[in-house]
Amino acid sequence: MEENKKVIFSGIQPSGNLTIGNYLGALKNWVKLQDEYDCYFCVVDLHAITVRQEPKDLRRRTLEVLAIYLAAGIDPEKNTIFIQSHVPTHSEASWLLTCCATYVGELGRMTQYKDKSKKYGDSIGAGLLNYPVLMAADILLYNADLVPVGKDQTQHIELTRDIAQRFNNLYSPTFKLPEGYIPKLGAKIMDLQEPTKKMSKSSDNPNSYILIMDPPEVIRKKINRCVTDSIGVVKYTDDQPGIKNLITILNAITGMSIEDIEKKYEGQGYAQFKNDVAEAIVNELEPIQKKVKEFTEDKEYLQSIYKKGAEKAYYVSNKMLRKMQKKIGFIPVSK
Ligand code: AQP
Repeated sequence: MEENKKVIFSGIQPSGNLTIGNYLGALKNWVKLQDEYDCYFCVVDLHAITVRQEPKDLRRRTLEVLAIYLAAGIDPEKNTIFIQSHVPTHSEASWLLTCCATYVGELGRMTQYKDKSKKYGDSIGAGLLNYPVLMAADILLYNADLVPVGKDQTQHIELTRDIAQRFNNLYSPTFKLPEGYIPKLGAKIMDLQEPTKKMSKSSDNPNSYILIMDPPEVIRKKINRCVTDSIGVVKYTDDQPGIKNLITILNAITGMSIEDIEKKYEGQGYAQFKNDVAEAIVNELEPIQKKVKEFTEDKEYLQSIYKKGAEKAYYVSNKMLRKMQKKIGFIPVSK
């Protein structure tokens, strides 16, 4: 019965074309969890506008992300799949949590904010500071038990727990405290050109990431050109971050253990290894790419899914929003 299942909430921003970091850190894991949990998977477009988005690109990417969810194997019959801006409770709950349960100091300490503020300097939008509160609202509105995300999001999950706890203490028990669910494989895929940095869809250098929609020849070229080292040994060690990253990718895609990968390429240098990593990525992504193309062409089908998803998400989240409003002291429109 759905009522007895634990709840999952997660989302991806349509802030760029999705990378294999988003795929291995989040999506691939969601597919494994969908039978066991009551899942809400959202295309978080309100998060994407924390940095400037070209309207036509945002529209295209929002639908593409939805199509990628479906193509990766998220079943619309089993899960609630929706677009965040279609469900206004998220923005409302975010404002309530901003005012009633969040401190500026803790937002300023978020690593992602610090990194992005370095990039954007003085012209950084206030949304980038506030974004983790919107993320807390996303999660808490559904009383989610688990939030499957990549490692980079653990700090935001911790903050969500702090915000929830503070609200519960100030008013009365309202929210469950959610747990992050970080995958064993692929929790942090690194930049192909600077392997000490996280792979990111908004990077300025296209050679630093592999997109889910990159054609096979581009994937092969990017893996071939990725930064490694001159040691020449396939070994999973921090001293060889480029090779370590490729081992992580191969391990996350094929499930082959790190020890077996090291053994298989012993004494062979990097050429065959890189070649096999590229082929593993191509084999994993090709069927997904084919389905994404089919889904993006069928706008009516996509609409039927996000419409149904938004109705269910609104129904569930609105109950929680009303509860929050009542506790804060707002007058309900009707009993
Ligand atoms: N490199 C990564 N390795 C593993 N997981 C990753 N995720 C992102 N990058 C990696 C996971 O993907 C999910 C969606 O992320 P997001 O779109 O909400 O934003 P993000 O974490 O900020 O991802 P990006 O790609 O770096 O986006 P931009 O460049 O727009 O900031 C999350 O579960 C995340 O952990």
